[in-house]
Amino acid sequence: MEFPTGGIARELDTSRPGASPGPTVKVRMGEDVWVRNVRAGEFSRCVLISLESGRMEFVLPGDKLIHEMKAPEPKTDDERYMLRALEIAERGRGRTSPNPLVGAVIVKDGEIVGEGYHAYAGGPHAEISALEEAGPKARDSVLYVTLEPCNHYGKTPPCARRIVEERVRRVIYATEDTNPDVKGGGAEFLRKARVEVLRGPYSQIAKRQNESYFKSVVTGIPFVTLKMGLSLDGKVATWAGKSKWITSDESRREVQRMRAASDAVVVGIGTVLSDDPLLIPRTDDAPAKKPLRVIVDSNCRIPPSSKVLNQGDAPTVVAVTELSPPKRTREIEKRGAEIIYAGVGEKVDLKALLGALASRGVRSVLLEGGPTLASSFLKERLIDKIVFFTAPIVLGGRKALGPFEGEGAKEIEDAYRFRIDTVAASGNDLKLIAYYENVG
Ligand code: AOF
Ligand code: ZN
Repeated sequence: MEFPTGGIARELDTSRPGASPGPTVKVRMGEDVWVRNVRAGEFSRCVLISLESGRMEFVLPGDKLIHEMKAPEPKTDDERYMLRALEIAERGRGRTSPNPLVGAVIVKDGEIVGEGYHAYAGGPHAEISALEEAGPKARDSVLYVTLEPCNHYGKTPPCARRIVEERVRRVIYATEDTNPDVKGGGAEFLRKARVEVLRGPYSQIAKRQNESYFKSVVTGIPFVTLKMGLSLDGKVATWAGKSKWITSDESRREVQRMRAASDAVVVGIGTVLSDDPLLIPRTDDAPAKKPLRVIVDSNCRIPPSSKVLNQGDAPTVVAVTELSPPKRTREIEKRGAEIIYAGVGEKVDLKALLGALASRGVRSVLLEGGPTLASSFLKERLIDKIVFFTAPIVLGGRKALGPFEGEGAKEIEDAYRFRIDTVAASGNDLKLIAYYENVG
């Protein structure tokens, strides 16, 4: 990837095989940098630019990308092994929910003797897989695990107990397990059994890796990501309502990956009426569990012939209010979709809907619009994260819609505030990630 530059340029050639990984190049905002031949594979698809403390950072080999987050180049052995555990945990993305992603690495005499990750809900925990691989070598070893080992009998027996039995000398975990449904106290159990226990490094990255899990186990509400494709002037469609295709192929592929990693994909009835989407992830990788398709349709206006009701081999939920005509809801149920009654008013009660989805095991929701539904979610402060793909096209037009419809803020102070987390290149588009700033 090349960044053309005028003026002073710094050149970095990272293309030579075996070239030592370059450091992160820090430049002042506005300073031109020419980054040549970055080995894209290392960073999955893009050069990252983050705006931490007002500086831009181009990420070069040496730093790893774990779930969109830049992990600084490891400096110690502990960091190196924990980063490896975080990296292998990613293999379970889209398959473990409602359980978390977990990775484990066992090290004996400076050598990795076992690795494991949680591959699917109900399957063996990461620690157990790693211990099995290590066999007798687990004795006197150090176990690196991205989540505090469990101490409960769930679908599987407690990992903490097994770790003690295998006589592991030290356990280093990245972050604690805040799941109130499990007993907790894995670290304490290990300490009592005279296993050395340490927390960190990379706690922040471990939390981010399981952001949906951590939010939903604590609050009972799924983690909601709003995804939109925008033009440079912030429109999501032309004045005539055309939105295919604003963004580049690369961004559309990324959206498919986001769908595959989500437990549910949510759209408003307006989107179904105008686009008739299938809402199925189309990815090159082996098919993961297909997300639940959810249509927010207060009055149950969805045409029985819609693709989501007839195609795609994935469960579909239509969320309506109690006021919906029973004749229509029955018709939809006949097509095999589930009706969720959320609220008794004119509009679907979104919090109630999210609660109902949570009780069906949904931890992460990808909200794909349209602008009316997005503004309802925003108003209820239910959006945790925004991912915008901005294409370098200008649509113009007073009547062309933006990502949020509805009344909007009158005063600047009334704005909903987000924190910019990442700005990255995505094909010819800009990918922007922002988190809701829960102030006041
Ligand atoms: C996992 N995988 O690698 C670890 C987990 O229903 P169970 O028995 O599989 O238990 C799930 C809980 O176990 C999960 O919510 C989390 O609190 C804890 N740790 N879970 O699925 C793992 N280490
Ligand atoms: Zn466990």
